[in-house]
Amino acid sequence: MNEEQQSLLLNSSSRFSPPQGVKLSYGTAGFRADASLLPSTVFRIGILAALRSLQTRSVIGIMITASHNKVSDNGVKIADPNGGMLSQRWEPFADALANAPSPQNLILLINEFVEKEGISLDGVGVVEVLLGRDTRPSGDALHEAAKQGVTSIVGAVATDMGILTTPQLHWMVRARNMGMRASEKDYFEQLSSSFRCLVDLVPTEKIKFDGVNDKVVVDGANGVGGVKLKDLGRLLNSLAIEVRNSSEDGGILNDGVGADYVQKEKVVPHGFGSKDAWIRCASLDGDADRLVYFIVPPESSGRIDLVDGDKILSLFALYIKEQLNFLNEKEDLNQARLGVVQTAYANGASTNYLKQLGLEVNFTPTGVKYLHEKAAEFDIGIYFEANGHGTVLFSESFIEWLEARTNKISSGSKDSEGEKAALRLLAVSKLINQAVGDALSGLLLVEVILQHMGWSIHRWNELYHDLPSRQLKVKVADRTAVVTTNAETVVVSPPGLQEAINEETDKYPQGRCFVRPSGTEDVVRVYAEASTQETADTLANSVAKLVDQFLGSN
Ligand code: 16G
Ligand code: MG
Repeated sequence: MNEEQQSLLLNSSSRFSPPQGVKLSYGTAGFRADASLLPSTVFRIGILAALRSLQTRSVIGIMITASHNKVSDNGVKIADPNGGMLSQRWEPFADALANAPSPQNLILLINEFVEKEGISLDGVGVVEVLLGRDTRPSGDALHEAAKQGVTSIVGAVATDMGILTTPQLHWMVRARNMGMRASEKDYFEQLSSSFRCLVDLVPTEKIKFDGVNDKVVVDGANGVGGVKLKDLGRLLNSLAIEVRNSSEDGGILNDGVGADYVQKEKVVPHGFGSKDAWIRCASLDGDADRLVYFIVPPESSGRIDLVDGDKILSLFALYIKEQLNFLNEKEDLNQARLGVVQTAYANGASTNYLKQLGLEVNFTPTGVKYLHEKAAEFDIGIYFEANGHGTVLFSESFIEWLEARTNKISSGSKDSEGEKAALRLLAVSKLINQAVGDALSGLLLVEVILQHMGWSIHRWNELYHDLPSRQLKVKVADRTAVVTTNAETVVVSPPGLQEAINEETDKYPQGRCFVRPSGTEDVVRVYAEASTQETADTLANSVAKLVDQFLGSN
């Protein structure tokens, strides 16, 4: 690097010292920690984003959020040129940068890395990094740190996109790199117009309004999603959305609210109660990339019936499969490959249901990046984690095919079911976020599919019955001692642990159990499923004991 570049970096990085005695890791989905520990990390991620932008000659995104973590935490993650997660090849560099002890050390690392990656730091041309942040109070200061990082690479500029949901930022990065309009207004317009298009294609005999089913009530986790959903809702006249726990209500972010709380605790979030019995309710997480639905049974004393990511996936799969059947029925025009992707956390009943539909079910390790990558192998790939992260991906060639098919229609009639199916699938590809799972677009797709089917949330929830399950965490001396394979379903190390788990699991009808090291917390997680809640609990507890025996506690 030349002298100008070097002194720029030395100067700016001397203003952001890394915290002492803390080791930070990019983890499953970016850095997360108490916000006070993060300025230097976010600054350095600014540098990394600028380098990635130089290498790819594309727009890159930085999102400042800690999703469902408590309000005093924050975090940072990168959106790659296609709007997806940062290339996994760059993650070790992110770790090394974040933990470099001094500005000199940082420069050494950058020099080494740009040489290895063939990135030229000659300052020729301008590259751009888009910055987004959620509603956390620490967001402004961290935004400033990111900006300083980006602009300490000659030729890189940072554009403030303001307060956004994570999926909005990813959507914008993708749109910009595809030469499309990419403002927040464009995002809302694309979602609302494709939603309206799908509503117009709902079979007329299915349209019914019965008072209870017209409205969806959404828990916004006291985060950014609630406010954005209100903005989006104003553009939709065929759907009534009531938002509670929006960040304007004064409640605390993710405190007794939000998709993570609802899914893990299976209890009503703040602001919901017996008055909501039988109503269709949904919950977003703090940065609105997760969505779950729930039902409050009457006299439930706080418990809910959870309609989780697996059920959202099943609903999407059913609808899309129906459209593909319409397409193929008469004309045999297209043999699109439809695939679904789940993780080991998917309830066994959902997997059975999907297989009974005749679908190809694939498994990957936990974490959006793995599911997304697998789903991208299909013409239509639907992926969801049980916790509500997921989306539907369409291949470029299938979208082109649909466009050609629907162009033919616009010049002629659009009466046949095959033609309507092509229009619907094209609208779905525009509605559902192609960059990353997005609670807002997911919610609109669920809503229009329920209208299409003429279903209440109860009818949807009855697609199959979840097997009882239990999740536990075990504190161990070193969680990295647990090494797994087969999409985290089999432990290969420490030796003997898997055999012991198998022996235990075999004792329970419909028993299934796996353990894996968490990617976000210093624990080993245990998941167990069995035919009754009692046996699922017993299985989870016995396996937690095995983990403790094999790995020992601190
Ligand atoms: C992160 C992942 C999520 C995964 C969770 C697992 C993204 C955007 N988020 O939140 O997909 O389910 O980690 O956490 O990839 P765990 O490793 O602690 O169980
Ligand atoms: Mg999130």
